[in-house]
Amino acid sequence: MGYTKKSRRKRKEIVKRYEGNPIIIREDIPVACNTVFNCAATVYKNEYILLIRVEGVEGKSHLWLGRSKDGIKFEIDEKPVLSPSNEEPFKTYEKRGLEDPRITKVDDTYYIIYTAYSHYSPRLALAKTKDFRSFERIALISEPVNKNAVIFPKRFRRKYIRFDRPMGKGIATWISYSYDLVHWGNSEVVLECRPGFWDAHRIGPGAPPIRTKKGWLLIYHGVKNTSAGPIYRLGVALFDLKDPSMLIGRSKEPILSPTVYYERSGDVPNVVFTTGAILEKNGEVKIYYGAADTCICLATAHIDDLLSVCKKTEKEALII
Ligand code: BMA
Repeated sequence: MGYTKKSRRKRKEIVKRYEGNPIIIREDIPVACNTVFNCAATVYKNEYILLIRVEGVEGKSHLWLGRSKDGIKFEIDEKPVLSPSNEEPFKTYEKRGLEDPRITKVDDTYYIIYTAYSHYSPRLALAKTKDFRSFERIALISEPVNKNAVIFPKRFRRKYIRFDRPMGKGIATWISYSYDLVHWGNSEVVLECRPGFWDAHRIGPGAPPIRTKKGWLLIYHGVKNTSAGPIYRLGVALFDLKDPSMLIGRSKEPILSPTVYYERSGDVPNVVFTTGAILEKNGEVKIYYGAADTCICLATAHIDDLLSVCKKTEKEALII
């Protein structure tokens, strides 16, 4: 006898998908494109802003701006705000596109950290805006291979802090420090893969860290390789407020896994990948995420629920 619907156990999920998902699909972009997915998210002058990765029909990614009053229905600009540059030094390193932006407001400036992609592999680049009308590139701020960088929204004794994911043996999330956002150093590992877990093979920062009373909350992605390819899931980790290199706790289980058709099937199946989240005044966290590298979705969670699953863990073993 098979299961009846009634006998199937329902898991209590702390992250709820928006019932109208996906909120942005490629047909919402004013020009023909291959796909639309990972997006930075912020709020500017009472409007939600998404900076969206759109892969053009030629196969390179560009960054497009979307604006919204309610955080759900977005008006997309007529053209991209950042495309592969014609000026050096960016020209060489953005030849294959601009990917996976994250936005952090520090003081009065919105900093956009993105992946500059070329035949040299991905590296980090930084741009800025104050009004979401004009954008200025600042610098290339890492060597390859590096991606998934997030800047903290606060300076620590004049220093900026970022988490990122350089690619080496034992893929981990690192912390680095800078006085000018261009030159970075004192790098150290802060979060490791967990052999045997859902985040066994890769982990990388997702949305820029969110300041809470209990610490800095990081939504990150974790990857488990399977015989049918990788599965990208989301989890949370909590870092010390005064010293973000100190891990306080981490979710044992993922907070979001690809289970719905638009996360299961697309250009890259079995992917939920976030690069932008917004904490509302009522404690709701809006998590914008790319699903199957094909569309943009929204999910929400209460900040207290996300914090409650960040449990103290033993230092995990390095993958050697
Ligand atoms: C990562 C990044 C993301 C992508 C994800 C899943 O390595 O390149 O842009 O969404 O893989 O394919």
